[in-house]
Amino acid sequence: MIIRRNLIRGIGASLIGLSTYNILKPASAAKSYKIEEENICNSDDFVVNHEPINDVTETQLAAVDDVVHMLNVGPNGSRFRYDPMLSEIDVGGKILWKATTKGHNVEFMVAPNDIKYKSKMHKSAGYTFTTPGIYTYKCTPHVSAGMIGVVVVGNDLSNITEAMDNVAYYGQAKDLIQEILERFYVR
Ligand SMILES: [Cu+2]
Repeated sequence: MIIRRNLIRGIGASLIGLSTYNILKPASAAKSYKIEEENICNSDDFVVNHEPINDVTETQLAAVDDVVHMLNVGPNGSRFRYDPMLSEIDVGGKILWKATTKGHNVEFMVAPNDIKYKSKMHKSAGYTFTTPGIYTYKCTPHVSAGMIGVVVVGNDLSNITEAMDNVAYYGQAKDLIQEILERFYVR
């Protein structure tokens, strides 16, 4: 059973009229946020593999613009999280997803120009963002548990309507993506 999180402001009921919201531009690029979570995801039905991975060097970590850890247990005790869940980078910036533990990958859901990307399971992965816009991504096996992340590239929010809702979102993923985008970019 999944315990659904309470949205601070419930946007899930209706996305109609989103285009009339005032969109907040990101304050600056090359920074990242952590989303504070109050509730803990009860996902005992998922297999947790605690085997540690060390497949990137300190030099590789230092060469990227943001490092996102792929975690079995997130900062607030939730199962299966990226940390941080939101990254803001410049066009041309690179993110490295670090396979801190086995069992995870990165797969884009919404991206500008419908760009596709899917990394290998159990491996760290890097991606250079050359097209501005909002990207949402998931861990392929853990999307329903809310293992999702958002990247905003080049302060470009032009595809926020698509990024707020997508057929690939379900379970905790949908709530978390909408909460992240709404909290930081919509008012
Ligand atoms: Cu995962």
